[in-house]
Amino acid sequence: MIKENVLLLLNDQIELEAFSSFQYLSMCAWLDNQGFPGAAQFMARQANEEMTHMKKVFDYVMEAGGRAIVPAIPKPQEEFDGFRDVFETALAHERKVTEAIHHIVFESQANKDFTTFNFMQWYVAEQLEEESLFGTILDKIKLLDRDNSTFYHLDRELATMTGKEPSNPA
Ligand code: OFO
Repeated sequence: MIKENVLLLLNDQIELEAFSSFQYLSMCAWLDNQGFPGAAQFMARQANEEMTHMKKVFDYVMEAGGRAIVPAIPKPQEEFDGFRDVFETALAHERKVTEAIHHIVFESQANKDFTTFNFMQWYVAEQLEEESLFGTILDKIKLLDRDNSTFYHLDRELATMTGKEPSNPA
């Protein structure tokens, strides 16, 4: 059975993962509108991934005997100062999510809720992967000129870029 304070944090995490999805969808819309369809596709995939993260916590709470709460989602940021700002905002957001996840891990251990502690290990690994992905993209952006036209090639690369290892061909 999930401890009450851990349950509150897990429900907060449901909201944060859903908000992440909305934030990336908002970035998708901005990028598409600014003429970066590849980066928009990338953000749309991130948005879908975040929804699966939300659902995974939701399902876990129900399976572990808790009450999962469907949250109201705050409005995500809609305007950005440029291509680079989008990815800096995304990386800063992922760092915030990592902190929230580490807090749940800490509290679940402190409360001897080892089932939740074990469940959260997947998120710890996932956050490392996502911070690394956005960090890699930002490194590439920093190498580029500030002139938006030089983002054309990166935009094309982002159309197929993911944080996952390619699966082995059958
Ligand atoms: Fe859900 O992994 Fe990012 O936020």
